[in-house]
Amino acid sequence: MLARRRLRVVCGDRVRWRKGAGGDAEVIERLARDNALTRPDSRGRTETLAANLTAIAVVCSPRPAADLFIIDRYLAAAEQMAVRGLVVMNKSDLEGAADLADRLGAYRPVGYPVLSVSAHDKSGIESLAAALAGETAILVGQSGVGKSSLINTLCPDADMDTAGLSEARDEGRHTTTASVLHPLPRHGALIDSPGVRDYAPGLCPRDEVQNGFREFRGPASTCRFGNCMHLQEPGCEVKAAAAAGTIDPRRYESYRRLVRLVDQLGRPDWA
Ligand SMILES: Nc1nc2c(ncn2[C@@H]2O[C@H](COP(=O)(O)OP(=O)(O)OP(=O)(O)O)[C@@H](O)[C@H]2O)c(=O)[nH]1
Ligand SMILES: [Mg+2]
Ligand SMILES: [Zn+2]
Repeated sequence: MLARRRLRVVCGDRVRWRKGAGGDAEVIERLARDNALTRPDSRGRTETLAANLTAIAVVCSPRPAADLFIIDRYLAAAEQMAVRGLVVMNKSDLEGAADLADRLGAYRPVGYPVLSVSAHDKSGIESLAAALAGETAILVGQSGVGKSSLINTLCPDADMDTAGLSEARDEGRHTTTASVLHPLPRHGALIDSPGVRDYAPGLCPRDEVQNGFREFRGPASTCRFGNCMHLQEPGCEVKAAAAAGTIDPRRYESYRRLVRLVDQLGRPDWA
């Protein structure tokens, strides 16, 4: 229960509370947040999904088909928030899993752990539990990839609803509608979040988009211009690295696409 209606709290928030009239906990105050993960809601307003995170686990699967741009956007959010990012491929029991695992391997040299798991046959679940132990991690990703199924597997007391994909479109059914936090058996917590269809975390100012791509940092330090956006500028070492393949050209393309998105949609969320 909230003492004041205007008090906005989300999963992971630390609060001050007292015992209310009926013996319920009544939240009096929300304490300062270390960080918060936001994304635009269906009406284009900024929605805060969770706060005080230490990790963002981006979940994908062979079915529904993985969208690596969504993964890049969530990993960029992890960089901006200075929390760990990891990539989890669920449904390793399905056809097409080996191909997807191959493509996701490109995240390893960038510095992100990539784990193949199956909530159904439980393969890889031990490694995932070890990777998440002690973290306050949110599971994000497209609807239907199996975030709630993984949480039910990892957190013995969780009992989240899950649902099959819609047959017509091979997409999730948006079963989870609000973020929910579950304690992890070995210390820490996991937050389930509602899946996304094609949009992802809130945008940042144009010149900060590059901070979300950690492999740009080295080459960017030797670009001719200190304020290089790595788009058309001469003497751009990031662009050169993408052309040479030392930066994954697909990731570079994600960066350009994200800058275009900020240019098109850039609302003054951060103003
Ligand atoms: N084959 C296979 N199917 C799985 C696996 N994990 C989950 N599923 C199925 O995928 C479907 C969607 O799972 P959910 O856990 O509801 O997916 P979600 O990511 O929570 O979806 P939203 O709440 O809509 O965002 C369900 O039918 C699950 O049984 C897996 O490892 N293998
Ligand atoms: Mg769910
Ligand atoms: Zn540059």
